[in-house]
Amino acid sequence: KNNFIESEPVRGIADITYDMWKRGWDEYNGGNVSYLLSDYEVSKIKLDKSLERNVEIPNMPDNLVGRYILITASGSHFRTLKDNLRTDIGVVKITEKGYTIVWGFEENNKPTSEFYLHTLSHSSRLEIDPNHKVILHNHATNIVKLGLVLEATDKAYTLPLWRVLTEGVYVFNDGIGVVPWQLPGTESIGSATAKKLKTSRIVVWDSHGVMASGKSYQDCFGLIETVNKAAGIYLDTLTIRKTEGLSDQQIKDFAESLGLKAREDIFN
Ligand code: 2HA
Ligand code: ZN
Repeated sequence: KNNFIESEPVRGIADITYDMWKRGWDEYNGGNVSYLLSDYEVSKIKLDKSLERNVEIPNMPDNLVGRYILITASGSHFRTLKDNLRTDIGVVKITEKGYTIVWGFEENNKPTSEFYLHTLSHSSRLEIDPNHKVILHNHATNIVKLGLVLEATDKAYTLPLWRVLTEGVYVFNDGIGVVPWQLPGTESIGSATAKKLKTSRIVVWDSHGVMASGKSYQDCFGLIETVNKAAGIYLDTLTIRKTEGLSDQQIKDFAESLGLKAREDIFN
């Protein structure tokens, strides 16, 4: 397609935000999504200097300067985002001093309150994975519930979920990173998340929600879907189960049979 608004990244963000809302993972204004555009994808945007807006914020990562990011607007509602693309999403170009809005965010909107989460996380994943593209945050219900049951550590979250769903270790063999509760929307929670994303592609904010990183929207959705499903099985059987599920050895053997390694520090 020749028009940016009809291009894949925009169709994709419209679809994924609605799918997440339907799952109940993005109540009201909950959640935010961003996508690192390629040069080809940027070439579809009709750039108009007279509509650009510059915003100064400190500490933009060096490896993002000059890159363009498609990102959801602060206060956007995922139930209706797909019908309000020009106001509820936009494209920013990262600069040394902050960012320039180059498309969208009409009616004076601006990027999500979790802007640091997105910029710092993209920066961190790009260092590890050249195919990295998407950061997605939502309030997946079963994952939020875990905050009332588990200690806020990578090990406490990962091992029980590997035990209750065989394919768990296939989908998240690098484990779940857990960030203990912090104020949302801050540079601090963004950098704590970016650090965890160096070892795990999925990071939980205790009692708040979850972040996934990946090469596509579907990659991130699938990761969250799997962790959320395992969390549901774990929680629904808390009072009735007679076993913990798979043993350490069964988890390791299955990972190995797939040519993967179950993250070693998760085991006791
Ligand atoms: O976008 O989910 O963490 C609203 C939020 C903040
Ligand atoms: Zn949130």
